[in-house]
Amino acid sequence: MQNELTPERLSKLEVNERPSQAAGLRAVKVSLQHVEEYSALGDSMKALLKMNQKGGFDCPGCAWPDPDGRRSAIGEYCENGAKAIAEEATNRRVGPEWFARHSVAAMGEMTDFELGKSGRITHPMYLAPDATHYAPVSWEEAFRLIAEQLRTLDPDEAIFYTSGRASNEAAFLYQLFVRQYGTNNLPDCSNMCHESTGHALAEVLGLGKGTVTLEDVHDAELLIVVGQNPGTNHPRMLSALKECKDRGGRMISINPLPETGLMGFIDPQSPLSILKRGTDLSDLFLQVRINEDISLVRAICKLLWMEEQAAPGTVFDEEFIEAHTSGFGEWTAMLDATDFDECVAASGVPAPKIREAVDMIARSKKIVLSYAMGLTQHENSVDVIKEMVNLLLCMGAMGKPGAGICPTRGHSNVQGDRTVGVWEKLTPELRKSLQNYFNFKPPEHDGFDVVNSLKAMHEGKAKFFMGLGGNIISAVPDTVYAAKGLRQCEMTVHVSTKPNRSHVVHGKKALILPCLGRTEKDVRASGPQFVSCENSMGVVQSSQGVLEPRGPELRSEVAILCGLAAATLRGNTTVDWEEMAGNYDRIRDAIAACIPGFERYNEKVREPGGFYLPNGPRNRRFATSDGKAQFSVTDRSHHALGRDEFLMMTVRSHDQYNTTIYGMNDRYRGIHGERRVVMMSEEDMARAGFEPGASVDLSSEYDGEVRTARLFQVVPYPIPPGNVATYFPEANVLVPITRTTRGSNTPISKSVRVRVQRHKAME
Ligand SMILES: Nc1nc2c(c(=O)[nH]1)N[C@H]1C(S)=C(S)[C@@H](COP(=O)(O)OP(=O)(O)OC[C@H]3O[C@@H](n4cnc5c(=O)[nH]c(N)nc54)[C@H](O)[C@@H]3O)O[C@H]1N2
Ligand SMILES: Nc1nc2c(c(=O)[nH]1)N[C@H]1C(S)=C(S)[C@@H](COP(=O)(O)OP(=O)(O)OC[C@H]3O[C@@H](n4cnc5c(=O)[nH]c(N)nc54)[C@H](O)[C@@H]3O)O[C@H]1N2
Ligand SMILES: [Mo]
Repeated sequence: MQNELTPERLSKLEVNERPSQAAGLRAVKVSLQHVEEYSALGDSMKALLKMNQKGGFDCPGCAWPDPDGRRSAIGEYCENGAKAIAEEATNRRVGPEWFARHSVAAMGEMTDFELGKSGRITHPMYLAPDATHYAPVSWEEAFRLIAEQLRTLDPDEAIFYTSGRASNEAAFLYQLFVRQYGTNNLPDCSNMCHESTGHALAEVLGLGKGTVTLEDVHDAELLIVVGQNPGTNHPRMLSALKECKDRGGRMISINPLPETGLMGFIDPQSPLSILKRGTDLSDLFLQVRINEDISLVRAICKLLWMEEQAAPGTVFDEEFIEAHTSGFGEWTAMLDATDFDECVAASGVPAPKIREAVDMIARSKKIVLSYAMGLTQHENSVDVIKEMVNLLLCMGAMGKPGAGICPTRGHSNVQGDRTVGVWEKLTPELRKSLQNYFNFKPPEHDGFDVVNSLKAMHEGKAKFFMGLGGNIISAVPDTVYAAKGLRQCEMTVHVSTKPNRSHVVHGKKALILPCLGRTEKDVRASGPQFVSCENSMGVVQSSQGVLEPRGPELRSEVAILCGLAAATLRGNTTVDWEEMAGNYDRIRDAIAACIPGFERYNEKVREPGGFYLPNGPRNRRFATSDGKAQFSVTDRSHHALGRDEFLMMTVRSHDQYNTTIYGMNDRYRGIHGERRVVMMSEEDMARAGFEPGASVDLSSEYDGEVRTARLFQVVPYPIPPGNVATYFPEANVLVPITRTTRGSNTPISKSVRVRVQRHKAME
């Protein structure tokens, strides 16, 4: 994808001391630098003032909720939210002249950072077969080209991907178009993200979403934050953690890395917080080995169960267990059979620390457990999440104030996209509603998720790929394998805001359709429009851009999809696409009729703060087979590592939004100037004979097939021996397509077996 890297390109690595606290004035300063550097300061400030405010737009950064009814002066301010806006509101433009100057080959030479920094795409662009450059096309011509292609295919040969930034309105129309066209091939970024959550929680709680509200987080006596780096990825969550601590709550964090944002926080909006030099967040840090969370929680539960047996009724919530759960007997039988020492040894956490955790948990009635990608991207992730639920269930910490499970979502509307029907599986309920409301027969069989889409393209079974946002080639596992599939496609189409690697790794024909961003005004036939999004806690809110569009040719995602649907389906549709595109209230009417919980959508979404979707588990109603929350008997992880192998996780740096690279620094980890690094314990470095900064190659071997990522630099880091960490997407080439989470088919981005060897130049 990029030419072979040479050591000279890696000369800028600097490793500094890690800060002990997140946010604070430095964060404000850093984000203002981003704003100044990359966008019109005036515009970005205007945007910042409106972010997450009533009447403003939903921050495109993450899915963390805003406080109900309470807003601080500049909204819920956040460094990485500011970067996301600066990225979108940039003054730089990528117009037809830019594409004329940069051939696709030249684009391929640019790093992800350089590509993204080029600016906002202003015109629809077409890459004809064998052409060297993208050239401008009219919207109508673009739609005609795509429609023509789609009509030559069996609908199941086409793939329609969604990234989680698409609004409810766009996402609903997209799945409607795709299903009227005739396929359920609707993979989304969720497949690589919280799919394991959906599976696990649907099975054991009857709803594949979190159960808590923001107030529950504030109100908890004990917060357990597992496999998540909120200081970087959900900075506004730090305010909630601090609020909880201010009210007397305590916090345990479970992570292979001592992430700065988990340790301490200075609230940039509170002069008192700045004066007091911040709040210590974690009361207890359990440095678990990668993917040994089951071992750790099993050990904890074993001790809790022993205490409960010694003094019945003092630890577990017997009433809750009796009335609302099933499987308790099997679960405790398994605990009886569990070898505590074995679990402790596997977890990597010293037994005294585990006992400390047990003391804290046993004394708490109100417990919230939050987690993110550290739990969802392993082969046994569905089990890992069920194990977390076991812990909450025995304590009765479910469906009452201050308690529950909080899978922290990534993209700002990834949860909403799924709620309104973007899924490769079409539920019988939605099939029926679509059929009734729109009077057509949606396809019945499941479509391809992300991994199966990659396989289908690779095997030539799928020939068309469209991405509603996102950057498929950089986001998916097994980059080389995936690229071959994309390149074989007859056509690839991307609805994008900025150039990215997926425009470079293209099909025989390729189109880029530039769209408005969240921050921009969207005026349609009936006047200014707003869209809506669902946050991590099931609150649906409106989002309306405030900035002038970054170019006159840009269209909203809704308008693009309606244009495309009308061109493709022509007479063969029961939907008035033009009416939908002209007035988004009509889309919301349809959603209200088809999706449970959206009754009176148009009215409720206009209320300040939006509305909550129904959530059974929040009220102890569990839509499982027997109406009860389920205890699960799970298996601990088994990684058969060779003597020279490590378990590698791929994580985000502080300067990126998934595949969009904002900068080269990972400030909270003290790593500057370089992203091709591998974090390794000093013990392992000594054993392997690596000095700090040593150039190495990484390889992973599965079923005899070796994948290689060349030229990384070793950074000594406080990570458990046997574990290493690299950045996503640089290390995605090593993630094998052949290994995914059992049940959810999620790539195993957090537990890849790798070897680390001294760098050898290419022959
Ligand atoms: N600024 C910014 N914000 C973002 C994003 C971004 O890229 N940039 N991405 C968005 C998206 S789509 C998502 S999904 C979220 C991601 O949010 P996170 O899940 O916080 O993101 P990761 O960097 O993948 O971090 C995973 C964390 O899990 C830990 N971890 C890894 N393996 C294990 C394990 O086996 N056990 C435990 N206990 N911990 C483990 C890692 O050390 C790391 O702290 O953030 C969203 N918000
Ligand atoms: N190794 C490894 N791989 C991973 C992960 C990991 O932790 N490790 N994490 C996984 C996770 S959690 C996720 S969610 C996926 C993310 O996968 P994706 O969602 O596919 O990737 P993003 O980088 O978020 O997408 C960025 C692109 O979206 C476009 N974009 C930005 N804003 C808009 C907009 O408003 N509208 C439209 N139409 N386009 C827009 C821009 O062109 C930008 O280039 O990656 C997954 N891949
Ligand atoms: Mo994600």
